[in-house]
Amino acid sequence: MNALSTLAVRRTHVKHLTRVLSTAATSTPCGKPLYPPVSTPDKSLTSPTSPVDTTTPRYSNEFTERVAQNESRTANGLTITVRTTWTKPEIAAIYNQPFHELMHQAGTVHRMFWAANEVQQCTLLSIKTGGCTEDCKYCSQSQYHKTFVKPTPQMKVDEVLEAARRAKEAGSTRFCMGAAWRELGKKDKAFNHILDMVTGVNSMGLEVCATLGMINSKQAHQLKAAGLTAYNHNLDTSPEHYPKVITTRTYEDRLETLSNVRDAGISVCCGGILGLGEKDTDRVGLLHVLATLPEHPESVPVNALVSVDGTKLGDDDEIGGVDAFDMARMIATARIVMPRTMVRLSAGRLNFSDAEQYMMFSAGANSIFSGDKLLTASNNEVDDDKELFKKLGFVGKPAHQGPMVGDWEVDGVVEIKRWDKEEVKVDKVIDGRV
Ligand code: SAM
Ligand code: DTB
Ligand code: SF4
Repeated sequence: MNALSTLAVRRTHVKHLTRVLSTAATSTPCGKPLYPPVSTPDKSLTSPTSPVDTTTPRYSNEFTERVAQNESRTANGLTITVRTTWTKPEIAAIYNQPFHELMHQAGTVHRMFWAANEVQQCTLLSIKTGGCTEDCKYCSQSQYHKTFVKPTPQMKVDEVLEAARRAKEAGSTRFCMGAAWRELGKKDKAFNHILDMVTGVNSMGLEVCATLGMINSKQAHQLKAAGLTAYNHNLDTSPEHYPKVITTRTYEDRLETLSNVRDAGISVCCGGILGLGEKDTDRVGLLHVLATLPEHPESVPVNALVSVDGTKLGDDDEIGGVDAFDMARMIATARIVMPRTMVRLSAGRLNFSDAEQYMMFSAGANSIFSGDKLLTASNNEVDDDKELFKKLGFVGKPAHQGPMVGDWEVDGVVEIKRWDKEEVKVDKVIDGRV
């Protein structure tokens, strides 16, 4: 059944749904507690100091430990299956729903898999800035653009480790090092220093991420051995729109690096940018590529274009801005089709009010970049983010903690029941209300 026919099914179950919502049980028909308990308000809504939930079993963030496919969970009458078989029309049907319905579904899925009061803070550091040989139309660091960025040589290992220490002190649990390179290539000396940085940051107990352009299989294995948690390599947009944004490397090049990363056992961090002049179909197209990779990325950053003077896109008056609803719609759809993924509200946050950011967290974003600088662009002040977390009752997410393990998985049993007690076979579970 595809998502469109699922929607039709949903409509025929409105009466049934009312019953589900009003009598929502806190236990399964066999007496086991449902997780999360659907009728208990999340503590984070009432307490700004709500502690991190340490009682619920979690997957580690090692992607090898959480790649099981076809896991289904149900809450509030909504069943979602983790799968990589999504079709584009299915994703489009989710994306194009009325906004309030999409948000409700995404918020429900979010709470099935994640502690809704936890938002990870991740700090970025540009360890080698500017002078990049790629022509990405949005980027301040491309040598094709005359921007405020002054190319600078690679940072020293000690400087980087000091920055990681400060990031940890400020509450970040993930540290991401970026280099303005097309590919790592034969930069052996620079790479050896980067391996030392990775080992040093890892030894601080932080998740370590790097984004160094294209890498081959050997380099990926070396990074893994040094202690790298994740590699960020964005597809940015749909395969169709991509050539309008970048011409110096192909979509396939990017997919190959992602495959090298995954095969080395490193978590994949891969997302995109809204505001590149793309259409809604391109946003759906990007999500379709991500959700049908051999495994869902562990992490999907959703960036809003930071428009930089001197870049092709920054100087293009035809390109429309991205609003908070665009961001929330993208985040919500990502949350639904990749429930176990960290969805990161990434660049461009400065342009959104606290209330708009809250809408994005409600859509299922559970990470932000923390620190007053991204790679080259400004970001929100740490103190402002602290205030925001306090206002919303959020706490920082600890390092190396994956999604919550549902109680059915603790027992190794996937149990799906219809609320009218009629059993549903796993292969008949649909992604919507049954
Ligand atoms: N050079 C490497 C690469 O491209 O993979 C790593 C660094 S690059 C700056 C990392 C990502 O940042 C890009 O893939 C892009 O998605 C994002 N990015 C760069 N400039 C941006 C901008 N002005 N606005 C939003 N996102 C941006
Ligand atoms: C990602 O998706 N966003 C980050 C991170 N991955 C490396 C980078 C954002 C860069 C924003 C523009 C700048 O600072 O130059
Ligand atoms: Fe270079 Fe990365 Fe910027 Fe593209 S996004 S120009 S590859 S630094």
